[in-house]
Amino acid sequence: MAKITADALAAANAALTSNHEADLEATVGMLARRGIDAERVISGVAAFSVAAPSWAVGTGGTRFGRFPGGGEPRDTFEKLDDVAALNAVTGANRTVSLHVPWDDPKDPEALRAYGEELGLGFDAMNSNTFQDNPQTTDEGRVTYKFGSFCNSSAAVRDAAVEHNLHCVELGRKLGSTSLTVWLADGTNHPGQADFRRQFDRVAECLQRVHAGLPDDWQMFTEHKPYEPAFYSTVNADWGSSLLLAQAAGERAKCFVDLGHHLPNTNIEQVVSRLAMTGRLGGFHFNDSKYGDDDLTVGSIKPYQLFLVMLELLAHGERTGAASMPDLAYMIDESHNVKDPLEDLIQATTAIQHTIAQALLVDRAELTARQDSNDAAACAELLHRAFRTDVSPLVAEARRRNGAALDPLAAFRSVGYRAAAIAERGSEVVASGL
Ligand code: LRH
Ligand code: MN
Repeated sequence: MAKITADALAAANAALTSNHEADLEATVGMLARRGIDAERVISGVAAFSVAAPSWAVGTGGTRFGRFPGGGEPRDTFEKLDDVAALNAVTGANRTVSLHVPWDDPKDPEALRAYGEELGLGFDAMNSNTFQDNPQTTDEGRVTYKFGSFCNSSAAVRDAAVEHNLHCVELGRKLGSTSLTVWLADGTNHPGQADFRRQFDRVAECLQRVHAGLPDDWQMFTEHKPYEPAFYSTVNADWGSSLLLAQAAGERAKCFVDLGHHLPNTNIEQVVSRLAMTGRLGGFHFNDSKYGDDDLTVGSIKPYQLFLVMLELLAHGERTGAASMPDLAYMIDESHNVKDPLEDLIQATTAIQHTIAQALLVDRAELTARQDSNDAAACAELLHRAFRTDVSPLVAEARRRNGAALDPLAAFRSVGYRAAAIAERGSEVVASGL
């Protein structure tokens, strides 16, 4: 695929530059009058990067249907081309997170070299024991119908552990240093299985995977309350995830997928709790209205995302980070109606904007108002930051990263999707959800 070149970006930015500089000057001036250093915000956003999910550069679907949009990647190399195009316009998707066996490169060294050529690294690897794939089921000798790590069959558990260790070995060759373990394991009917025995089996399997981690690796346990299990899920909530991570080993941390919480869960408080235990590992950013909808980040509950970022900056402050703490950040979405890359662009810019808004909050002032129980003043500090138009600061951060002032416009202006359809065809369907 033709790459989105620096010249193409310069051309896309050219028409926007004078307005951008005027808006930037006005915003910097307005913030200075509020005693806020805009430079700290711009550099905080410019430093941030969120991994792109290899399983979401194609069109997603549901059990009711899937409507591919054409020009989808035919293999993992082409998925990297698409993530490189995404990163070219956002400057903030510098790594890709692979999902095995949807991505199972026979020549990982070649894929790693191709990634380096595109300026991309490999983030957390994702295992998959929620489907029966020949590669993960000991060539079909076992099934995950009744779970993987929680399964009463030792042969099934062994195959699942083996698959996770394969993901680690593949990731090591790609330069990744972490593994995300999301388990569909659970039950659909009361009495179908024993909660305690299922939990103990999962803990034991996670210990075996942890024992196989290279010294510089981490593993993440990702909780989810339901789907595909609809009565109980072994790793259903942050408490279960924390217990499992603690049981697995020192380098096991908890992963927060924003869509994996029951309605009205205070997710920012979950983040605060996990952070204080030292077991907060990372995020799958998305948004949802009802269930695990995997919608565009910040498109349904932007204020919740803002409150989550505030907790992350607090954690960053406590752990000595300049702004966002050093965790694993990735997007996890399913693109059923939008162009996948355009949706990932909007997800990434939503994250950039929300970090910038959260960086506007004077944390010392907030602490003082909190400790003097001045609830209205606290709300005022948050609302003022959330209601500030930070787009000139975020655009400037992208420009400093050599990316687009307006990523979606730039992506459309270079005609990437049309070129992809011409090269790959309109019928191809990418591997993934
Ligand atoms: C489960 C999940 C998990 C991935 C899958 C693609 O809902 O969030 O993170 O393995 O989506
Ligand atoms: Mn997820």
